Amino acid sequence: MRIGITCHPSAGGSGVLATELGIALAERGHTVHFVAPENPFRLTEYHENVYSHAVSTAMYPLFQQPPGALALAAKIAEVAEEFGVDLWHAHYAIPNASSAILARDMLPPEKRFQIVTTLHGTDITLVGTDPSFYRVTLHAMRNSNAVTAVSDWLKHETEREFVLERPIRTIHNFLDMDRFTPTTARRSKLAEPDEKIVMHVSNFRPVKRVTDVVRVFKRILERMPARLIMIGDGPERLSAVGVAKQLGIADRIKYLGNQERIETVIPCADVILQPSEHESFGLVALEAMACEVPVIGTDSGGVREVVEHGVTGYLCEVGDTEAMAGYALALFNDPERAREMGRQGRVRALERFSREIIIPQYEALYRELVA
Ligand code: GMT
Repeated sequence: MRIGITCHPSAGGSGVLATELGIALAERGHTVHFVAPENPFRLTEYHENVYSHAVSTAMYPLFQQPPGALALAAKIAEVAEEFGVDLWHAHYAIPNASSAILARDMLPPEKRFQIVTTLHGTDITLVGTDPSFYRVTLHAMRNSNAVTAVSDWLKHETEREFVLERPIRTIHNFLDMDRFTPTTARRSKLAEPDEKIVMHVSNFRPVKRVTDVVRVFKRILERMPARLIMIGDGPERLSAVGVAKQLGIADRIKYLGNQERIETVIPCADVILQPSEHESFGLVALEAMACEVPVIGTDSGGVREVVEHGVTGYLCEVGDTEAMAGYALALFNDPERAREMGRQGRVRALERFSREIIIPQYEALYRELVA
């Protein structure tokens, strides 16, 4: 099949997932065309059957901002027509699904493609339900041929907020389990042997509650030597820096910024700490589980479908930094329990969220639509 994919190219779960999906589909013999404002950040090397087309947005003095969604639509239409694309997969409703719909409608009927839109979370919970974007999000879903969500929780949230004619299908996120493995080769570069490594990975948006990460870490530090490794970047990073200074623990924290090869860093952690307000899925939690690292997260959103409380990690009330620190300390004091939790995490990831399990679900959906 000839498949087009549009995603946000910057560091973020939806772009990562879209890129991994495209690579996996290409390995299974499909031809995949990425169209995005720039090369997706995890698409770093050559893959047979994968093509990447960057969108260029012309500026004109009348425009206050570059009309990115229109330029994206124009590029999708151009690529679809040139390469005879059968199906376009838009990741994140706005603007990606809207641009794909416009592109399809601009093409002559015999060149039109099917559209699958995958909802990733904030496109519904923060953007789509905002009154200024509600109608356009609804239009994007109604005018796609199929809509998928990355968790049952997100499916139900979306169906509660929007009246849709067709049900949304859940297709969970997945990982390349051969890439995310337990390997601690770089541990000594991050911490001293007697220090526990607490790690957080995100785009540092308010929903991630990064200052909670620092507060949990402070409680841990009161009991044992440890390091906090913060990966990613975003608007709340300075708040984390500020709170760490106030608490007098700034020198115990390393900020690594965005890491392209996250699979080399995550396995070095003793625990991954993701205290988000909500997560539609929590791809980082899955990455940690695949690397046999226990997860401490929040009992909200789709993370409950990923992390099994008490088995592959612990889920606490949002904001309960005391409970999170308590669970981390309990794991640090019982290494055998921590190891077993890590092992269970990888087993769960393999059984439910591997490429081999999830990709056929997308392929079946594509085949249904293209037939
Ligand atoms: O977390 C973000 O704000 C980024 C966002 C994205 O689109 O890149 O992440 C969402 O999609 C990921 C991939 O499906 C999910 O694993 C994240 O849970 C989800 N984030 C939220 O729901 C907050």
